[in-house]
Amino acid sequence: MADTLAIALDIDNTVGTRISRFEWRYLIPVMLTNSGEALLNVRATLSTPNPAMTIEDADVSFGDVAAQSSTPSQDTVTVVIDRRYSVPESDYLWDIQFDPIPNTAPTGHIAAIGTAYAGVAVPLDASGSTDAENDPLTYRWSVLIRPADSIATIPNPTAQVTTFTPDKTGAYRIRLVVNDGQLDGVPLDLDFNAELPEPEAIAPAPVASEVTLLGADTAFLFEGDTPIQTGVAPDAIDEVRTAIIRGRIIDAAGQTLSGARITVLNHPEWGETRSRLTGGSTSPSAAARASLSASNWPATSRHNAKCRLGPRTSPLSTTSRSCPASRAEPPSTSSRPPPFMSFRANRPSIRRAHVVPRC
Ligand SMILES: [Ca+2]
Ligand SMILES: [Ca+2]
Repeated sequence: MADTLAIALDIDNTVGTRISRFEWRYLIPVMLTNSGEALLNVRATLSTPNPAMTIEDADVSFGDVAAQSSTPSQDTVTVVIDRRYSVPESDYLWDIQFDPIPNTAPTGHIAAIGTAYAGVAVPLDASGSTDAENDPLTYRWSVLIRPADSIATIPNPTAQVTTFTPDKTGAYRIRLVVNDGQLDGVPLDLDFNAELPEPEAIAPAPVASEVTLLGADTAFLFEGDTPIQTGVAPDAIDEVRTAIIRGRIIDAAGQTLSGARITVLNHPEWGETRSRLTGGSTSPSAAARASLSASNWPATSRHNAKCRLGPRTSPLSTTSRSCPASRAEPPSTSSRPPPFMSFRANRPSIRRAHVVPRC
């Protein structure tokens, strides 16, 4: 710091008084040049090795000093000089002191995220974090809350920008603590609920010029770390007899229902799936008869829920349930809603409804 500070005598504003035949008393203001950062409560004390100068008032103050500035002293030093001898300015030695600038803790910031999906990376961006002193910041990310069966971790927990991929659906809490080298900021929490992903979000990219079976192409729906269809028994789904049912779960008011449990009737080996935020569901099966279990729906909508099953995404190739071409649904377009088949469970006692998609 000392190399950024210099004090010069303000000769023009110095007042001198002759006090004896050879001695003069001088009240000398000085100018402080600061080529560094801002400083608080700067003061200086004068000393000298020259016996021709007697220091009567060695102290001078500057108050707070701005960065890159020249600041006049608020008072003077008082010296008595025997003018028979030379006293060059280099014989004025200054001890400069100032108070340390108090440090304030940094303020962490986490950029907002959109809807989180299991198996899809969530961006963790702390680049909006700030520090009043512009101290360089370090970052600590940690997972505070996760589903009981989750083992997902943050691959780079000290990066300013990183990602976290929830491995299970459910509630998560990610904590960020920023540090400026001295102090931690107030911890920030990012709470989100990882939903079942839309199949499009986790589907493997097709390989050009490679011909594959539908079953192999859609196995990601029930395999891997974040299957959309869970509990599928090994070898329960024959890849050459695979069909995909897509649908949307809505209540009587037309609002989508998420979390509705969907199974295939009398086929526990095909596991289950849940409707997503959009109410959509996707389930591969080897037959086209499905059932809806309403046990997870809100009581108010349980008996009035409406199931809409969309068109199959492929023919039931080798099954006996292949539909005649003349009855096939036309492809959906963006301007026309998909030709969903609708049914309504009106009987209050109905808990399970059998649905046979219309071809
Ligand atoms: Ca003084
Ligand atoms: Ca700071």
